[in-house]
Order: sequence, then C-alpha cells, then structure tokens
Amino acid sequence: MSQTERTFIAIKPDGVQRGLISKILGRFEDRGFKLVGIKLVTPTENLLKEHYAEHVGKSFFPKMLSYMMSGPILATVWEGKDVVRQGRTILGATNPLNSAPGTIRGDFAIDMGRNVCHGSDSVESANREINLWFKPEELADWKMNQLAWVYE
Ligand code: DGI
Repeated sequence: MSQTERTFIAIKPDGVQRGLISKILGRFEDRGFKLVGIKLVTPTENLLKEHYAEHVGKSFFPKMLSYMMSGPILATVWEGKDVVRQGRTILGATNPLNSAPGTIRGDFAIDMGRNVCHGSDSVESANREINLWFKPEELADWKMNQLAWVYE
C-alpha cells in the first residue's frame, strides 16, 4: 500500500456556504494525510458531466447539476496510505441518513442532495478526477516533515 496514493476530495457548494471548510480539511490533516492540491472552482456543466459521467441522464441529474454549479467548490487532492478508502470512510455514506456519527456527512448533513462533500471511490476514479480538476503544475511537490511521525 503506497504512501503516495492520491484521492480527490471536494467540498461542495453547501459545505463552502455553511463554513465547513476548516472542519472538513482538519479531519484529513489531523489524520496525517498530506495536502497536495487545493483551489476554489465554480465548475462548468461540461466539467460536471465528465466528473459525474455515470449519472448523466438520471432523474436527479439536472437538480444535482444546478446545485453543484451554484457556487464555488473547494477542490482538493490528498496523499497518503490507503487515502482513497480512508477518505470515503471519513466522509461517510452517500446518503447522510445512513452516515455514521463521526463522519463528515453523519455530523453535518441530512439530505442526499446536500451531502456536503465528494470523495473518489477507487484509485482509478481518483486519478481520473484529479486529472479532470487539476493541471499537473497545480499539484505541490513538497516534503511533509511530520511523515516520520505518521508512518513507521
Ligand atoms: O460518490 P458519492 O458521492 O458517495 O455517490 P455517487 O457517485 O453514487 O453519487 C454522486 C452524487 O449524486 C451523490 O453524492 C449524491 C447524488 N445522488 C446519487 N444518487 C442520488 C443522488 N441524488 C439524489 N437526489 N438521488 C439519488 O438517487
């Protein structure tokens, strides 16, 4: 399991509007994951259609599109051991009503259509989503000095 695995985590417009950025980023920082990309983006329809390709045409898609385009999203990339799977665990189940307390959605959300955050669901999706949302030069190459205290 590689310490350089990466995942794409986004704080959706409701999370930004509700002032949850620091709390959400804090959960990843506190765990020991390394932030390698971060920016505010108001996505275009085309970007969202690529990002959510498997949902285009579904009944909830038009509402999801306007929600996701309603304001800035905080797009982030995190690096660390098993970060894709751990990221999904930190965020909680897609439907906040099924999210455990202690997860982001379990603590801060109620409705599926306002579930505050997104996290890649596999290493393949993560690579695809990172390439979609970030240019290579937007990802920081830096040494996190606490690594020796996070990993054995
Ligand atoms: O990767 P996730 O966000 O956990 O879940 P996903 O890829 O299955 O779905 C993407 C987003 O689409 C999800 O965060 C909320 C929305 N969504 C998925 N299924 C439904 C839905 N929204 C509504 N309103 N109804 C759905 O059935």
